[in-house]
Amino acid sequence: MISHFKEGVSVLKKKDQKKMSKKVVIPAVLALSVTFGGILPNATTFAAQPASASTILYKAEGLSKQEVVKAFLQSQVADTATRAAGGDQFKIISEQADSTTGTYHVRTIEQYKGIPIYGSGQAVALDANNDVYASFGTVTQKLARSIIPTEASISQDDAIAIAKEGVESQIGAVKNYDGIDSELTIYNYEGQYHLTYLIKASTSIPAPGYFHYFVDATSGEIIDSFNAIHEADVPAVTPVMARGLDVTGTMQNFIAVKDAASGKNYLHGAAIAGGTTASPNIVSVHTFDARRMGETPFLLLSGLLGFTGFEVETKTNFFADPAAVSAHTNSIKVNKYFQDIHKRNSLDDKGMGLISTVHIGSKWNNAAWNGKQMLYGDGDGVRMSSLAGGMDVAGHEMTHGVISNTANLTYQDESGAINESIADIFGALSEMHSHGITSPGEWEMGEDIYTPYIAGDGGLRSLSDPASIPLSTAYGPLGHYPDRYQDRYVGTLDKGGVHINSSINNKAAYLIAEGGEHYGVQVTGITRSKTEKIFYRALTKYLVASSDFKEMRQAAIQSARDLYPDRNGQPSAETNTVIAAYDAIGVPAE
Ligand SMILES: [Ca+2]
Ligand SMILES: [Ca+2]
Ligand SMILES: [Zn+2]
Repeated sequence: MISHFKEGVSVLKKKDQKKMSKKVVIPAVLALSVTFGGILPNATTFAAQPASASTILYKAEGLSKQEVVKAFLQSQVADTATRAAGGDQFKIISEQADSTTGTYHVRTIEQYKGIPIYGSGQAVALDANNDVYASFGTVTQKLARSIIPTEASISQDDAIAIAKEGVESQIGAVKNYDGIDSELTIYNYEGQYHLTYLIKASTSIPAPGYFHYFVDATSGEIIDSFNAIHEADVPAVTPVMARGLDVTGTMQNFIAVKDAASGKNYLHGAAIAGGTTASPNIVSVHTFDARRMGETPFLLLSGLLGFTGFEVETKTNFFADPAAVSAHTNSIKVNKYFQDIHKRNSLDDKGMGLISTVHIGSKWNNAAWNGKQMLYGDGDGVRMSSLAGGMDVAGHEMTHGVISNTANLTYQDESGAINESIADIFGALSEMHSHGITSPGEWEMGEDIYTPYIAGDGGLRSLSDPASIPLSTAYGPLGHYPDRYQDRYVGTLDKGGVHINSSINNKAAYLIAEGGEHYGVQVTGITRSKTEKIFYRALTKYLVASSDFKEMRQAAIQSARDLYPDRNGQPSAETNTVIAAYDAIGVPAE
């Protein structure tokens, strides 16, 4: 993966993609609509008053929960023409009552003439009186004044064919897609609205991918595309500690940059956890072997077995494939963590099956969530051993599945860094739980699979001390991962630094749990148990697709206030710790 999808390769330039879609005939009249979009309206952040349990943003005045949410959101639209268009800009996509706090949580997306707008979304929280006390996410202004085409002139099948052509131009022929989802979506690309089919294509063979293609529904042009696969690792130029003998025979240690990716029983069971004793939640768990396969056997078997790879099988009840056994048992443990601690029934909270495939690719130094399942490489044996062996790696990838079913944080720039960070936080915490709640905290990512010949040198990333991990100066002058907001990476590599800036928020989570002094700010730890409840609540109730670091701070503070309420107008110790932790990492309140 690392070598298959270096930046600039994974995202094809628009001009290259025009060639691919040239075969689609564009009628002259419709061609106009390619340039038809309105000017990007200003989106204003309204979210996020500094959280306070006593703040009321909007009074219910007898309206129903759904009505008050729409009325509140509509009140945030300054443009009178848009407001006059009525409340149909916002569509409720989920509602959730929270019995622990007596609150009610509604998620919305924005739409135009019934078509959803990509990347939009709000989270609105109601108190026991149905008054709005918190909200997250931006509201698009002047939507009604924008010119947005809403009539598709190419078919969904044509759009899928165009996207497949794009995918296969990048990774080669794909015999079997793990899944292809298609949805008519309005996409704001560089200030212009386009009516597009958003095609999401999941692949394992010949390369793991979770491709997103925005195909213009009026012209067939590919407006934008990216590979949103959620990898465990940073991109190709990850430095590693290296050493060697110099000409005098003296051992020298130095930092090098490494390109990683030179890289009849079946394993199908159930994870049983959560629910009630009488009626436990049962989640199907199935692990496959990709066997780094040759084309011919795969073609023969994939017709029988589907996309996931080969069954892992044994004639006795002993499974002789350690990678498969690890992937299988780790997914059971991570599911147990979410069931026991967060009362969450699998990744989608609806009991979805957990599928893993091991032995993906050749010496692949990575693991991934491709929108449907977990994928694990074998590692090259030097930089990494089999990635299936890291329970925190499994927890990280599976948390991406939880995120895509909740806040659905866009995998780019700050929202992508928050996405990565939350995957690291629950990856680390689920692993700690598997060792027992009283075990000492271990806040490294991937330490069990990293540099198998070097003991005790930590992992790929560190939540406790991000700056202890070296990072190529391609990502800035620091030479290590950043641990405060002012040191964040602002370039374009790594989708805007999603695996880099995640470390900043990781440090906040560590400080909240364990405490410590960071850049002169003293933080009092409140335990891992309270920390995971705060972050889970922030993820599932407050964060939205576009949330940045500032909203992460506000969502964590709001969650702390919900769970550990103010007394006599004063924040609880827990809330003060969250505030101090975000002060320490330099994320401003406003
Ligand atoms: Ca770990
Ligand atoms: Ca090691
Ligand atoms: Zn990830």
